[in-house]
Amino acid sequence: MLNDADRIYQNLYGQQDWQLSGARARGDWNATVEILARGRDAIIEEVKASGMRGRGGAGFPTGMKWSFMPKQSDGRPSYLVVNADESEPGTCKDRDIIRHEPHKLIEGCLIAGFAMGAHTAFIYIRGEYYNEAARLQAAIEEAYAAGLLGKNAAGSDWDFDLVLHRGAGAYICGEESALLESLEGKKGMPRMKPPFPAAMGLYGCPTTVNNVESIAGIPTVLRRGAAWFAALGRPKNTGTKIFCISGHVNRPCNVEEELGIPLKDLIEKHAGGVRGGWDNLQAVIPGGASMPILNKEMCETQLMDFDSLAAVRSGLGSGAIIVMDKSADVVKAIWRLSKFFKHESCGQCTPCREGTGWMMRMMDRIVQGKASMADIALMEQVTTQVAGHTICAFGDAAAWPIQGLMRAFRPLVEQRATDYKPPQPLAQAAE
Ligand code: L3W
Ligand code: SF4
Repeated sequence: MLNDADRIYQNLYGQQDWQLSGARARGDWNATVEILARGRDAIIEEVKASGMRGRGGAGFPTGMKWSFMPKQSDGRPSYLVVNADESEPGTCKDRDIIRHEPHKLIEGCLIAGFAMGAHTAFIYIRGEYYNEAARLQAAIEEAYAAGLLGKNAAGSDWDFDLVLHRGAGAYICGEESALLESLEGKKGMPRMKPPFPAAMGLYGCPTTVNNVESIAGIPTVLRRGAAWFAALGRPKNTGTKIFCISGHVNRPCNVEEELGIPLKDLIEKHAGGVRGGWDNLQAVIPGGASMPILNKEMCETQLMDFDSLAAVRSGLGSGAIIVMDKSADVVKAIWRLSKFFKHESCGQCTPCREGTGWMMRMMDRIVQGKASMADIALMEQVTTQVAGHTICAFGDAAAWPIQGLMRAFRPLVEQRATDYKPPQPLAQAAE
């Protein structure tokens, strides 16, 4: 298990003061000006050397992403945008960083913004995080009042403004280009990529979009050094990560652990074990709603990092672990996700707009026991027509849970689809 001293988040559970005084006592804003004095290139090289991969879902190398930003301005301003639109079902880590460690995020914005030549950063926070937005705004105002933001931020000679923007409740605005559209005041619909945001992002200017957890971890990485971070976790999957463990466990929690920790350890040692014991485990969704479900056998030895989960055709995603014991109806759970994805599709590309409806309706028939084997085959074919054929990763995210269900629970789906006996109404059962 991770040593307390190696935790980036010393106040994840909010037992200490979240305000500037408490944050400073934990080491935040300590010698920020010295970090900035290392210069843009040195900061980016250090982040690259740490091996940090984005904590929002895709796991793209953070330092490499920053290096895509132009070194010299062509007259356009550069922007940093922080994705705090945390909407992936099961995910609630950015929420707790904002609640209890907001200054880590604010200091991270200054350092990251400086490293990519941005004088302005926007934090786009999901609309439902009303209280969190109020807290973050209060922390931003504290930072301005202390001279840590604004002109000559933190005494660095770098002017830096930080603007908090509230979303309006659309899951797709967590996709980076839809987020940028929304921030510009338009409908949150993803853009074609390329061009990637580093070439043409917010208002057509060079932009980097990073997740809250990626940016909030940066000051600690730079203070403690790339080698410290790289020594945690596994090769190419370095550092720590906040896992969100929910569902049929005795003690649902958020916990920061090393990447590569066994899934079983996370559940047993941190979440109090599966309800009814490990043998009562049926399935786990390991990385948020879009990541393919694992059956118990797959969970026995599974390591929790990007590459280990990709190797079993699932993914770490946002690090949200949803545990289901034997009382759960896994087929119905995936049907419910198909309904979610149908609802949240922005509708601009045909395979996703039509395919999510098809997938949901076919899952509906399976759940009701009104499907044939041919229907199951057709549904699987539809998932392949959606995944990889859409403007943004949402199409994949909608297809993967169904594909994962078929890989991990095919006999159950086939039995359920054709031979389901719905619970009888009470009156009939009594006859
Ligand atoms: C420049 C290139 N930049 C890639 C950048 C790109 C983006 C990042 C990752 O999907 C995943 C998805 C969900 N030049 C570049 C480049 N970039 N190639 O790198 O890009 P990409 O396309 O791999 O992924 P994405 O579209 O950002 C996100 C999964 O995350 N997910 C997410 C949900 C989590 C939340 C949440 O609540 N926190 O929304 C869940 O599992 O399925 O696979 O910045 O520009 N050649
Ligand atoms: Fe919109 Fe879906 Fe197409 Fe993404 S894949 S752009 S969410 S319709």
